[in-house]
Amino acid sequence: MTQLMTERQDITERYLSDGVILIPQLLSPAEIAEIRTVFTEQVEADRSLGFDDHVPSEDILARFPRFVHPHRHPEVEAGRLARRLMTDRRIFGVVTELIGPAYGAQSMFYFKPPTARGQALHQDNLFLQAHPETCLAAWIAIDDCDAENGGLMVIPGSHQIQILCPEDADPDESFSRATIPVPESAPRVQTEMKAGDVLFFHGSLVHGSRSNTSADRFRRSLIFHYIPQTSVEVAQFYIPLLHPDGHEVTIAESAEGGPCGEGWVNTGP
Ligand SMILES: O=C(O)CCC(=O)C(=O)O
Repeated sequence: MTQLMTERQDITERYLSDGVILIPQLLSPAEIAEIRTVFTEQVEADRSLGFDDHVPSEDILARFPRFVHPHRHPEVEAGRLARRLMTDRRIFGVVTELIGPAYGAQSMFYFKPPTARGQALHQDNLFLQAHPETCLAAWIAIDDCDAENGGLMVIPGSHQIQILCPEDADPDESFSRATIPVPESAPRVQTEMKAGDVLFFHGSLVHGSRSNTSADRFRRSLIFHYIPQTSVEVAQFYIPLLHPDGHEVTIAESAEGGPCGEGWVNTGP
């Protein structure tokens, strides 16, 4: 993964050319342990924060659904923690360096237990529809992750291509139904991250993950998406946005439908 790591002073330049940068150990082992415990206890208690990805009941992801927008649930500890971390100064500091003043748009938590399928290659701004600029993801490793347990794969430089229109994904590898047609020749980089590392990537960067093939290693991740404060619109699903001082902000809704022609429907995150 060294090629995605960078000296702090180079991050903007690197982000512009690759669309992805890795900041090692942005969160401490104690913080990561707390996040891991709080979210795991939440999903073990009930699945009320789980997003319905329409997986069959026998699928391991039915027991460990991803959480979408946990920061909108202040009634539980996982919600309060997500909301606090979404505006954490260390994370927001990098976000601001990369895209200027920003709003939080989405929080997510993936458990990805052993045998769970991954998420096919995609570009995030297809879902967020932030305009005129794109969104930015902060993907926080909560466990050490690599190819074996389904760590993230990225295609550096792919943020410079336009949003591509989705096609059907391989249901044996991906719980999400759509993927995008990237030529096999495009160089995919398999990330290897330690718990506490954060990967920041551009909303048009092609990324995804394969199944967790390990026997006993969860691949948990806490993910935030941000959009520039200069955004004039974003898809309705992401409103209200979160200002770094903690108050909620509303901007115009972008039209559903996206860039892929008639019949294309934005089906969520
Ligand atoms: O963590 C994964 O496997 C996929 C996450 C993702 O694609 C995203 O954060 O947009």
